[in-house]
Amino acid sequence: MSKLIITAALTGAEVTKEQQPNLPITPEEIALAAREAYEAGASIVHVHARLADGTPTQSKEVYGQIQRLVAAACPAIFQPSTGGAVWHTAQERLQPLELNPEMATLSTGTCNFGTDIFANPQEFMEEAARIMLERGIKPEIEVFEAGMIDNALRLLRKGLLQEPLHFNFVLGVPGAMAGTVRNLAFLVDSIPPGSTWTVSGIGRQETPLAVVAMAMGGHVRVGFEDNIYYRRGELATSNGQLVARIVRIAQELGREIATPAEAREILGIASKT
Ligand code: KMH
Ligand code: ZN
Repeated sequence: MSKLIITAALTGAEVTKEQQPNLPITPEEIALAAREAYEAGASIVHVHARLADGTPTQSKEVYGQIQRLVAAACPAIFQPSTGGAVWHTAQERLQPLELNPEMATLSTGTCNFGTDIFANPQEFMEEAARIMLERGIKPEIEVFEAGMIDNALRLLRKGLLQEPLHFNFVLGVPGAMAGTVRNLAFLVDSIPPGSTWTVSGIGRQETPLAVVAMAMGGHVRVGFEDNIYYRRGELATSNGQLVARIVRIAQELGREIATPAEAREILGIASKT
């Protein structure tokens, strides 16, 4: 099995400071959280930008500031979101791609998202994929529903994605695919041979699905975007704490932890540094 890539999803667009007082909001806080997550074993940081009052923003300027501070704080791969918050416009969501990050997310379909709708019409997917292709940005294909794999394969056939594909199965969002082992196994079975994949179990599904993914040879995402608790009724103290738990379990399972350089190799990313 390959070494384990751990992604830390540091902030997200939905969690608030009221829910999780240790949520990193400012660029400085996000960079510090990135460093803690890297030191704990993360090789990728998935980032959503916020304004000072906590409002999610897709501002190129704010992402640029975070990108610079994260690069100064640690060598983790910087992966901004093109998902943003459900109410961001398509053009807002595409802004972080102007920074030429090594990776970025690409959601390949529309789904319910709690009481909202996370809209990813064909036109948006194609535009996002085209920009990433032109700029040499490795897409992480975010899959909330099974049909999103079929949409990604359609983009591949159109020449807008290149193999090997890399998927993140986000399981347990209310309104989308549930966080079950059966769903994970089905999704893993549905992607092209040679693809890489990671899992983001939402809420209490985070650790069980991570363990299953590690045993299956997949990769793992944890962090406050997906889960704010360390265990039932106990808030996590940091993103790094959630990463550290995965590292301990991985050691017991015999999965070595990938460095950012090793993660680039596994994912087929040519280093931009
Ligand atoms: N905040 C969600 C609506 C991504 O980062 O690309 C979308 C999301 C996916 O978080
Ligand atoms: Zn995200």
